[in-house]
Amino acid sequence: MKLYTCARSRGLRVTWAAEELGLPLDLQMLPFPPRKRAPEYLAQNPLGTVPMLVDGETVMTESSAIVLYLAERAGNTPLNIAPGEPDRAALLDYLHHADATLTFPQTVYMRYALFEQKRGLQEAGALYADWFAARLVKIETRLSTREYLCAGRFTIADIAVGYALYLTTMNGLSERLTPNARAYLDRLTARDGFKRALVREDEAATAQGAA
Ligand SMILES: N[C@@H](CCC(=O)N[C@@H](CS)C(=O)NCC(=O)O)C(=O)O
Repeated sequence: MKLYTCARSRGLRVTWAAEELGLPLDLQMLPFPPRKRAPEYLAQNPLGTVPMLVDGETVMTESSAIVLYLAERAGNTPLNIAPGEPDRAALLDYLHHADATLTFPQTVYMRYALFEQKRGLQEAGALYADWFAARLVKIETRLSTREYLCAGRFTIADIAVGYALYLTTMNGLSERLTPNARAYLDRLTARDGFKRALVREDEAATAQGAA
C-alpha cells in the first residue's frame, strides 16, 4: 500500500494507524502544499490533497475512511469495533466527527487567520476558532467518564479525533482545548505508535527531499 502524504498533515492519521496495526505502508512524501510544490501529483489526485492511499485498484482520499479501511484490512483487531458490537455506531460517528466537525473549522481558521492574511478575512478565521472551541463540547462531555471514546479501549476513533486535537499544537489553538480534551491528547501522544509515526514521517520526508 502506498500513502501519498505530507508530514504532520491529516495523513498522520494513516501513518499512526499503520504503526498501531503493524501494517506495512510505503510512504510517498510530498512537499506542502502539493498543488503548488508538486503539481505533477494532480495527475494522480486532481484534488491535490493529502493523504491519498493506493492499494492496487483501490484509491482513497479521506483520512478517516482510510483508517477504517486499514483496520478492516488488518482483520480482527481491538482497534476496530465490528458491526454488531456495542459502540460500533459511536465509532462511525467519531470517525466522521473528527474531520467534519473538529478539523474542518481549524482549517478555515488557518487559511484566513494565518495563511491568507492579505485577503482581510482574519475575522472570519477568528470566528472559526471560536466555532471549533464550541464544538469540543461533545468529546469533552464523553471523556468526563471515559479514557477513550468508544468501547472502553483505544480504537481508530481515537486516532481520527486525536489528530484533530494534535493539529491545535501546530496552529496555535491548543489553548482553546478543554481540560478533558487536553488530558486525552496527552494520553494519545504518549503512545509509542504515535511517536513512531512522527519519526517515520520525518525520516521519509528527509530521505525523499520533501521536508
Ligand atoms: N477530508 C480530507 C481532507 C484532506 C485535506 O484537505 N488535506 C490537506 C492537508 S491536512 C491538504 O491536502 N491541503 C492542501 C490543499 O488543499 O491544497 C481528509 O480527511 O483526508
